[in-house]
Amino acid sequence: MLTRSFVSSCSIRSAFSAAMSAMYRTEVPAYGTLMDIVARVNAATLAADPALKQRLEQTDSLERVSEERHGAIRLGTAAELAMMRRVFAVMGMFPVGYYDLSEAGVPVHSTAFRPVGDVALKRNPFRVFTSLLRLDLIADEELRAEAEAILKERQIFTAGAIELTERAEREGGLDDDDAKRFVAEVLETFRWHHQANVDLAMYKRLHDAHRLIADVVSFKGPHINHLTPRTLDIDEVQRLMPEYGIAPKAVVEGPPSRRCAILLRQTSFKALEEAVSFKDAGGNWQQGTHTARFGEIESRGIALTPKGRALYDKLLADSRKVVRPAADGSNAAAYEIALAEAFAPFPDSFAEIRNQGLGYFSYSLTPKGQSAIASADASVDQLVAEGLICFDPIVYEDFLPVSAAGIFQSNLGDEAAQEFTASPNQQRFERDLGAPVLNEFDHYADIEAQSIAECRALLTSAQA
Ligand code: OOG
Ligand code: NI
Repeated sequence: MLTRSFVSSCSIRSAFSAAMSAMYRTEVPAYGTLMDIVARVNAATLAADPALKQRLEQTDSLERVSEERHGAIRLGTAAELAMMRRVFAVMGMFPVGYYDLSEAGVPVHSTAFRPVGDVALKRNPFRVFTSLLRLDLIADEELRAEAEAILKERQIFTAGAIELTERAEREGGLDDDDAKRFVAEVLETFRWHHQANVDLAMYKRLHDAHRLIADVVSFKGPHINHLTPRTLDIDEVQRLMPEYGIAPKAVVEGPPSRRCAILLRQTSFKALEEAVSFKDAGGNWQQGTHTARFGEIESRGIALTPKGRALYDKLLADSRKVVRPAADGSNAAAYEIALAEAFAPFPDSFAEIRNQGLGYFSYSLTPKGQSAIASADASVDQLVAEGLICFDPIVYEDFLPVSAAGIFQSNLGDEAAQEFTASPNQQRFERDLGAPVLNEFDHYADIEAQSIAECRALLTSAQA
């Protein structure tokens, strides 16, 4: 009987994402400004496109269109990552994908904790891009040992968060009161700390090794470093940011603007320099600053199959052979042109994307199909050709390593660009996480296969 009173993991996730949004807007006022621009641009886009508005209404997503879709944190130790996995599981968020960012000069590897499955994603798609610092990539052994010792001392979770996570695991869920407490306790882990965990001299040493190391090691917890609402017109928000007094990063990451959106486009405003106090050995506070927190926007398109993804990766690499986006924005226009030209071979109609097996689709019966009977061995293509089933793109719910690196870099400053030898280590990451990460392609393929199976069941059961 107890289980009846459990709150669903989807509603805990929704409450958590709403609480994070409220906290972050208070902590980073520029983020509130970005949210206002997004709301304005989304409203204007919907007013100009009644068909889009109707589609969103039909899928129940109109009300939440401007809400946060993701955030990001950076963790310091394997133990933190493993506990974070358990905390996110209570909210129905599971590790999907492995991203190695060492290749892009950022000493972390990452996964995205996110809801899995169509129903949970529709309820609330909030994800957290979660990175683990790789001290093994730091050359200075003495500094590495010191950083490890500092990280070992900190506890990023409150006693309440740990206790409630254990309870949820033991009892299979949380009741309403516990769920509320859980959200409040877990929020503490993501809070900003004005006071550093280290003295100014140590901060500088960490910062000189890599700004990201300073960001992870110098603080009591893994402050949320950005949140990301969805925008219906990313180019327009990018264009408007300076008018509202916030500085956008140089270029929008990901594919160019197209009729049929693919994968993920994202951009951000540059991280702000914030005052931080550092306690010296004599117990006196010294003033300094730290630059880490920013705001981002995203716009998602169709999930690509491995074949489509390989084509995307190739075309992106081709464009970067022509122009590499400079951090100061000086070649942004040239980059946009090179990107658009490089992507010309990628078909820009969903029918062609489907024909070439580049994207994942969800199938459903057409009105004609609803009153029709089909043979069990008719192929999907036949059913489409006969007008019995139709297809809609499945939205990409994951991230892109080159884009993520671009987001990291634009917020770490130019001077932070460093070379590391590419050293993906998914096994090590999964050992630290305490579980394997899910494969993103399997997930989309499953949704597609399930939709086909449902269509077939309906089309053949009509025979009975
Ligand atoms: C994460 C950057 C990656 C994205 O949207 O690709 C990311 C970070 O800066 O910690 O959030
Ligand atoms: Ni992001």
